[in-house]
Amino acid sequence: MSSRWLVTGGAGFIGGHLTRRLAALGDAVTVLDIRVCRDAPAPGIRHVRADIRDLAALGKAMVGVDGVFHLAANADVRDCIANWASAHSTNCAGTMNVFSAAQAQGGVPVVYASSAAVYGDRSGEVCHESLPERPISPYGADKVSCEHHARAFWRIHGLPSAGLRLFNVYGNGQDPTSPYSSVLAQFCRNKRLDRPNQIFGDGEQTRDFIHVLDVVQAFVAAMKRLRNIPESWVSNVCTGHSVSLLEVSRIIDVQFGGNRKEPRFAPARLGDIKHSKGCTSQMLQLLGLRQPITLREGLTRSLDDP
Ligand code: UD2
Repeated sequence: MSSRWLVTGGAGFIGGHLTRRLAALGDAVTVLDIRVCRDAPAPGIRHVRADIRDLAALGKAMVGVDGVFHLAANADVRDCIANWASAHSTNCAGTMNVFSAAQAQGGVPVVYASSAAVYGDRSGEVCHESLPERPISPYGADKVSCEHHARAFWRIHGLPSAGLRLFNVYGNGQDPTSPYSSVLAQFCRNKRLDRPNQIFGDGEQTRDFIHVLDVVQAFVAAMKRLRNIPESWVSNVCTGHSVSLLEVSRIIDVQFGGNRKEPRFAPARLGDIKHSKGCTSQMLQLLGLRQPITLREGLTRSLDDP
């Protein structure tokens, strides 16, 4: 029997991939987003244009659903610094609204996007879920807070939830011109347009790049698990490998050929993490996922996208 889901942030990059996957599985999806959806209308997908800070709209969109995928957020770290209070109200209070509305619906399970940002700067350390959180940005601090509230909702109301600590997500369909878009989307675009990459800082910073198809699989698997075993937990969604930006730039040059352009350097961004690498053991165990797509394979898929 098909299921009914609410996807907050379903008009975005990751939420859009997830929505299309759920609809392809034959399920009915309501997307709640403040943005207009760029996708053409598709069977099984309904759009509600609303803000997650609007509890009444959330409650209405959630009627009759079997579960909620919560991805709506202000994920632009710099914008969260510039507009601290407003970002906090979206990222933290908005998430509390999602939990409250899910609770009011009889405690439907919530799988929500957390972030590697909860770990902060962990040079030389592989980030395992057991490490204490040490966020260095308001965005990371809000994600830590969401995780704590999720646990409290579970303890007090028995609301099942899973927080997925997403590392650096990339893949087809990421708008390279958006302030949210990843360094990989920008570097791939530069390659296509034969333009030099801009590197903020020395380029030695490292990231654990995870393909969006693996992320979608993690969301679906987390929901399946929550419906079988209601509890509250968090898990990394990462590859367990990290690469520096200089290395990424080289990989793109070698893999796709063409003119090699020397990168341009600019000062490091505010709130930027130097090194980030996740441990995959909990993800493999809890979500039963296969080994993630490698960066080289994932890049081929990304660059093919117009
Ligand atoms: C990622 C997430 C962000 C948040 C954060 C948590 C993305 C797009 N953003 O931010 O939502 O979860 O992790 O820590 O996944 N850079 C360049 N040149 C460019 C673009 C970026 O040098 O043209 C640098 C940037 O300064 C950073 C690194 O590349 O050091 C990665 O940047 P990003 O924007 O892809 O992702 P990040 O890690 O800042």
